[in-house]
Parts: sequence; C-alpha cells; structure tokens
Amino acid sequence: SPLEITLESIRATASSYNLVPGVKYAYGTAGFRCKAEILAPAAYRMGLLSALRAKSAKAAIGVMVTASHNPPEDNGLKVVEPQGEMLLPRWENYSTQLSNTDSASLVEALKDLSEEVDVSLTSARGKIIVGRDTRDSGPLISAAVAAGAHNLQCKVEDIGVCTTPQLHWIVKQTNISKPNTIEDYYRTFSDSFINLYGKSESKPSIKVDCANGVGAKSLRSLAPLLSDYIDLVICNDGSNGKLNENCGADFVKLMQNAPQGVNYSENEHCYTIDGDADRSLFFFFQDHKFNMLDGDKIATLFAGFLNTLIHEAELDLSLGVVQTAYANGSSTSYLHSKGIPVVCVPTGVKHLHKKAEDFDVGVYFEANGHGTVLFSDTAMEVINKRAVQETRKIQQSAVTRLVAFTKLINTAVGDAVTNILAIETILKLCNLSPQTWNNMYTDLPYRQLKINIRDRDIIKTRDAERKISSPEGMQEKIDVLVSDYSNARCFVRPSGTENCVRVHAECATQREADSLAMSVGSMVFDFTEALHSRL
Ligand code: G16
Repeated sequence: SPLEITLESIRATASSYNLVPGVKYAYGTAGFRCKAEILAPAAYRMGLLSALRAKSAKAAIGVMVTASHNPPEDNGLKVVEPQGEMLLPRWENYSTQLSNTDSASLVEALKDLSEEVDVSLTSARGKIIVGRDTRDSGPLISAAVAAGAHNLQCKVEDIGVCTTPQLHWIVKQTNISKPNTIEDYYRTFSDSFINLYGKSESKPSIKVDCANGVGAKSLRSLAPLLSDYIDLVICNDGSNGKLNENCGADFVKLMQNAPQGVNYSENEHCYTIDGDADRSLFFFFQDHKFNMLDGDKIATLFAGFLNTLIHEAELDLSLGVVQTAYANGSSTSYLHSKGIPVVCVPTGVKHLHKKAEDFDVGVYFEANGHGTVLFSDTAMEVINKRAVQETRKIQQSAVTRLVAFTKLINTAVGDAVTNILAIETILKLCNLSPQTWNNMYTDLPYRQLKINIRDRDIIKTRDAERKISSPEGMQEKIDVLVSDYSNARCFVRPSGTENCVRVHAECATQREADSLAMSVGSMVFDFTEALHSRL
C-alpha cells in the first residue's frame, strides 16, 4: 500500500540520520540551534515534521537553515508558517519530541503524530520551501531536511542561499498566490522605496555592515535598483572576515561598539545587520563618538511616524508598541509620554508578532533590532478606503504616505534590509538628522553579560522574563543586589539560542550597570554551582 511504501522509505533513510548519543534537541527561541556537525538528525526529522505541517495546513511551509547571530560552526533551523509567521507553539512541542525520537521509533512516532493532527501521512497536499544562509554546512543540512520531506512524498523547493526574511516573504506570497520569487522581492521593495523616498538633491551614501553574511548578497542585488536614489555601501560582505566575528548586529549591541571593517565618516548613516539579515541597528559617529540607535529607537521612530500619519489622516485606528524586558526603560517612558500604549512580552519574535496583532497597527521591536510593523485587515480596509475619498490636502498626503509605507514593510517578519529602507525614508520625509532622532530620548546605561553555567534550563522565569521563578531563592538574591543601586533594574534568563544565561542590568550610570551585571552574574554562577554540588 502507499502507506507501507512511505513507512519503508522512512525506515531506510532514518538509519542514515541516527541520533547522536547524549545530544538533546530543543525548539528554542527561534527554532533549533547547535553545532552544525550534530544538527543533521534533527534536520531530517524536521523535514518529516514540516512535510506533515504542510499537509495539515494544505499550504507551503518554510524551513530556513540558519544559526543567525551564532558563530560560523553552528547551524540551526527556523520553521515558517503559511502566512510567514513562526511555527505554532503546538508544533514546536511536536518538533522537540520528534527530533529526539530514535530512528527505530520514528515510524511509530509519525503515525501517532499524524493521528493527533488528523492528517494522513500519504496526503499529497502542501510543499516545503527550503532556504539557507551562507554557512558551509548549509547544503548538507538542507539536504537532510529535503530527505525527510521526500520520505513523506512532499514537494520540496530549495531556493538556495537567501535571507531569513526573504524566505518568510516567499512562503507568505506563495500561499496568497502573489509574485513570490527572490526577484519579485527585490522589485517589490525597491519600487515601494522609490515611490515613497523620491529623489534628493544630493544622493546619500549609506554604509551597511553585513556581518560577513547573506545580507551582503541581498544588498548587492538591491543596490543597482536603488542607485539613482541612494548609494548602498556594503561592508563586511564575507569576502575576508568570518561570519559574525567582531561585526554584525549582535556584536554591536552586546559590545556597544562599532563593528570592525567599516570606515565611517562623521554623521554618515551606518547600519549593522546580523548573519541572516533579520535584525538591523543604526549607528553614526559624531565628534568621533560612536552612537547606536537600537531596536527601541527604531520602534519609537516607526511608531511616532505612523502615529502622526494616522492622526493627520484622521483615522480611527489603534496603534501600539510591543517590546521585551530588554527594552531600555527610557524608550518605554518616552512612548508612554507620547500616549502610545506599550506591552512587554517574553523574548522571541514569535511572542512579539502575536501580541502586535492585538493592535490595528502593531509596531514590535526587540532592543537587538528584530522587528516590523503589522497592519490588521481592518487597518488596511480603513486606510485604503480613506485613500480613495475626497479629503483635505493634509489628510490626503498622510494617507498616501501610509499606503506607501505599508508596502515598504515586510510584514511577514522583521527584515533588516527593508527596515533600512523604511528608516531612511522616515528620516528623509521627516527631515530628521541622526542626532535629532537620537536625542528623542537618552538611553539609560545598561550592560548585558553572557554567563556559562552547567545547565541553563534550571533557570525558569515569569512576568515576561523579568523575574526568576526557579531555582528558589535566586530572585531574592537578585532583589538584594539591585537594592544597592538607585533606579536600577536587572534580570536573568536562559538564552534560547546559545548555551548561556543572559544577565541584563540597567542603572543610572554605566559604572553602576557594569557593576550590577557583574555581581548578579557571579551570584548566578555560584548559586548554580552550589546547587550542582548538592545533587
Ligand atoms: C533569535 C530570536 C530573537 C531573539 C534572539 C536571542 O534571534 O529570533 O527573537 O532575541 O534569538 O534569543 P536568546 O536571548 O533566547 O538567545 P536570531 O537573530 O539569533 O535568530
């Protein structure tokens, strides 16, 4: 029977992807992430699972092979839902379960799962679209994903090297039967940019640190399409340096310092993006001093711009900003002072994206530069209706800009490249210099540390990761350390992408933030070591 043939092909292939003894996979903040050399068994199983997800959704599902900001020897997998969102939580749990199922039990596990999700393993519906970043291990991992999907006779389209947001966009476009190739992506966003940005008297040059990753490829394709309007100067394009080493958005945010490999001029607009081009940060130098404008500053720029347009166009739409515990306290106070509602959710684009859907216009950004804007169906209806109405000049101009802006945003997921275009557009339309933007509010000094402990999973958090619920007694110790400083805040959480816990401290001065982060970090280390020695 067709089912027996399918099951037999799984048994035959699975033996080439046996689990690695001692390795436990988990679907973390953004999918699977580990050393590339141990990822293939999970990749094969994710091929099977994504095929099943595609069959159950009767749609195209994306699988991105990337470890984003992690070092070159790592790799990972992010699964993309039909509308371009992150994998559903229920399927994240299935993914963790299936990826740890040994080869001999895979067929039974899949049969159970197909019953649970009520879809036949032999259903011919759906397909998976696979993309990968520039890591050497990418082709091998993509092949393992494809092997799993082929076992379930699922169609596989391998689009090769692309950015994570390109894959999200392509999946979304495929499922709504709209233009869906990489060329369509470049054309769509360059057209939208040109339409809203318009010509300038002098053509600005914009530098982008590409972290030696796939973003360079994307910008290289985009640059000629925009060359009448802006000059995109690509730095750290991967021809020399190593991926994410001393450059890229993660490095810049953590070190609060400029990336290597960018020769800047005073006041020049510079950006840094990460290894798979789904985060971006802005920076500039003034009097040789480095100034970074992070995801929080980008969120306030976008929210302020959109809020003004909504008011000018006299539209009755709710606008809100979604942040995480990492958001600088000053950004939250600034947004409140402007009457813009702010919500805090746990780390991970999936949490922010979901919450942003509660607003008509939901702006979400993590401080590290991940983010985008979502426009609800109602918002799109209201905006488009107003666009064809007879209105006063100011209303008309605002609504025209709003319509154009919705087309410049990759609403499938935060997109470093399209966000750069959106930021440049707002700065030009609002006649804002980097200084004026930066001076909207002053960041509170902060320090972030990575602490390596034996088992980061023993740390559990609550209250959108702002408090520790376990191990017992740890939060009290943090509270005591924080109480030594005035106006301080500090939290600790296990990373879902790296083998470490992150400590984040915010204080009135940089010295205090450094000192608080260090004392909390060493307390966490000692606390967990003591727990371990008692086991
Ligand atoms: C991923 C997630 C982000 C998250 C980051 C760090 O980013 O998509 O939402 O902020 O990991 O997560 P954690 O602190 O749990 O390690 P990326 O750019 O690495 O895919």
